[in-house]
Amino acid sequence: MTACALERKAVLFRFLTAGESHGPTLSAIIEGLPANLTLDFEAINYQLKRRQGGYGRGARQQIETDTIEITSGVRFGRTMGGPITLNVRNRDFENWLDRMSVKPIDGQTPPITQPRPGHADYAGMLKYHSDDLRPILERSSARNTAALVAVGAICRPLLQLAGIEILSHVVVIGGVEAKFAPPIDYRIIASRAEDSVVRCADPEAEARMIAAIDVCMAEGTRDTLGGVFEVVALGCPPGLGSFVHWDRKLDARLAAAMMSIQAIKGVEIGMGFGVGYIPGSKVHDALFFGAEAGFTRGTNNAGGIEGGMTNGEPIVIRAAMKPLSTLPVPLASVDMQTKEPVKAHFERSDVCAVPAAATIGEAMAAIALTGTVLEKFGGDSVEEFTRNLQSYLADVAARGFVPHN
Ligand code: EPS
Repeated sequence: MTACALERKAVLFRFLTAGESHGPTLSAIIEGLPANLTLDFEAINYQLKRRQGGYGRGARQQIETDTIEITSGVRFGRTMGGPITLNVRNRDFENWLDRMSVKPIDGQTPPITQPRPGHADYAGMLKYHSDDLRPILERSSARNTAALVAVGAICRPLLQLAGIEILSHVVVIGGVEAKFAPPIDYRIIASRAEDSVVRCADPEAEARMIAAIDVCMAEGTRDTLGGVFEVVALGCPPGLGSFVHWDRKLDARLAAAMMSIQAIKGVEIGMGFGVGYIPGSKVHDALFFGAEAGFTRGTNNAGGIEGGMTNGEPIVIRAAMKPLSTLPVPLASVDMQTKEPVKAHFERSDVCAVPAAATIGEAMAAIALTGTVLEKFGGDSVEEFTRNLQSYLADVAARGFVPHN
């Protein structure tokens, strides 16, 4: 078999996104979803709406009402097995024709030459040989996560067939940390978070997070805030992912998926960096067996993944988001043309986007899990996928696995 054929065999599920923040649309082409998967357009648009929300978002969200348009791969609401093309229109595009027209125009706006420290601007201008940071800013913008959320939302029904549910909540904003008393019930936490403007399930922390964002919105103390969110995947059967190669380890894929989100600087799975501070006897989750309960654990410090594979416990991922680098009171920068000291570029931005990032984290987890689930169960149709899944579930059940989350 040629290397090329091998590579083709390995890629069962893949997608590309395209689009600029103020261009005509954000788009994606998804390949590898089985035929006959029913898509719920309202549910997809609901995910897009969740991403647009959260306290601390800027004026842009009042302009946009993100909704999906599908132009290939779907017939009568069901996938056909071919590539799915989706678009999310940027309503703001019509206000940016002078700066983002696809066709050449007369009287172009002057270039922006003051890179924002922390954003893609400086390295991007050097890398892409651009004297204007507009082209860099546009594609690197977190606006592009709308396409990722749409892809994740299209994947969710397949994960639901496998019994997998993905939730999220915010645990830190601007140094204010949510506290949870055990036992932890992720569904309760996520449902409380859904009703919170900062996606935080702890009401006391929620109030302080809102207050911290208010400070950063106020004249005289304007700034941006980062934080930490948690994404949880419930119902994963054991054995998704593999230990046999670095690129088949599910924790590696989930970490990469989270790190690919704009502004994410750290990812932890389960106890994460905490494992460096206590002995192994307190880190690892002892295994028990009961006739009815099957295999059980008293703890989930592994965050649902051992040896790069799901172990049947909830997958628990935390991601740290840096404060947005488009600062309302800009930092010192250097004009890329004149090399003179200047203030960094600022046109408009969010104060805090951690609640939105949590929903994007859900989408990225859905995407990573979809790839892994399709590798495990395959199938060109939902019918074939489901048969393969049921056969595997019957096998692990016969060997003592009982799902309990
Ligand atoms: C972003 C800058 C802001 C954010 C944007 C990400 O855009 P604008 O300059 O149009 O106000 O609002 O995020 C979104 C538009 C979005 O939908 O998430 C950036 O520079 O990364």
